[in-house]
Amino acid sequence: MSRIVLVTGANGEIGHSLLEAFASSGDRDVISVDLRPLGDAQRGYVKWSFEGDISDPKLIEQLESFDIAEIYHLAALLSTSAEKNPELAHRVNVNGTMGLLSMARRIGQRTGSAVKFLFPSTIAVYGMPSLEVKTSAGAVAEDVYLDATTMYGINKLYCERLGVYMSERYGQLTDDAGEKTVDFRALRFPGLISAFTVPSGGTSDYAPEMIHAAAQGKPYACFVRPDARIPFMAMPDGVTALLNLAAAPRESLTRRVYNIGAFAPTAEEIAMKVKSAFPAAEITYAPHPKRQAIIDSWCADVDDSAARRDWGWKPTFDMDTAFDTYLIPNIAGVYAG
Ligand code: AKB
Repeated sequence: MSRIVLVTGANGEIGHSLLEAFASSGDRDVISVDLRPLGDAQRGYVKWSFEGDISDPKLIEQLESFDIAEIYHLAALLSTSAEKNPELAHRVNVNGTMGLLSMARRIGQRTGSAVKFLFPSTIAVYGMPSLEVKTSAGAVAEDVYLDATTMYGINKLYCERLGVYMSERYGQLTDDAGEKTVDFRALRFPGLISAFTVPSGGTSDYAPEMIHAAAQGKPYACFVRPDARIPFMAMPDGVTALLNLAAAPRESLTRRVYNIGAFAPTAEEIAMKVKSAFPAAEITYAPHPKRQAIIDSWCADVDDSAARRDWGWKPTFDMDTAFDTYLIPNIAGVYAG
């Protein structure tokens, strides 16, 4: 019998790629949840689809009747959207996650098997105190500089901790303590770049926006300085990382939250790469002070040695191969049609 998996935020960038990956492996029955209905292509990939707000208890009640084995909780307001509406972000990002974790726990109690809870966290959990410290720190490990400055980063950091609590310490002074009903596993994603979709609401969006604008022959004014540096990753590697972390044997995992990295260019290095693929690209810089401050607060790079050691994480794409073999060949096709 196929495993039942739940994907929230199924209509987002990661969601579309994940649904496609599940469809090609064919070993899972997928339940999707999103605010908006799935497109025709994605509808074919799922067995059940729900439209609604993940923080709505009535939706949770409906989902709870399924014997779900794995949850990929992708629904969230990203960093820029969350700064524009912090209360909504807190409700969706935090209450939505808590509702799903509690649901996972009840399903685990009912079925007698721990529900795997895959959670995309983010480099926004870091808060580098200054540009000097950011530069000198370089690639940072999981447990340092956790001084998130954005609503989104704070929400994600708290939810990482909620997930660990629900998995390891739930009700530590009650009889429930020590139950194994939730198996929470989180990845801290860098900025993701897809050849097929353009993100919205994030602060790392300047990289994909720059590439997609050039592919369409449109000028692009980058909203951060040329020297702004954060880690990025090609979308297929992000999806592979989620699937590989989900598949890793529990005993090999020494942590519940892992950094994953691939390449960490400055905005100017990205622009140079874009210009070598699209020589007519017009890229200028118009730093937005608040979005720049968010990028300055995120780390320059991540130390992902724990993920490499524990579950064999290794990105397929570095910066050159991401552009030369994934982004540029595919993006040209997206806009040619
Ligand atoms: C964002 O920019 O908010 C996200 C992220 C880095 O988590 N892409």
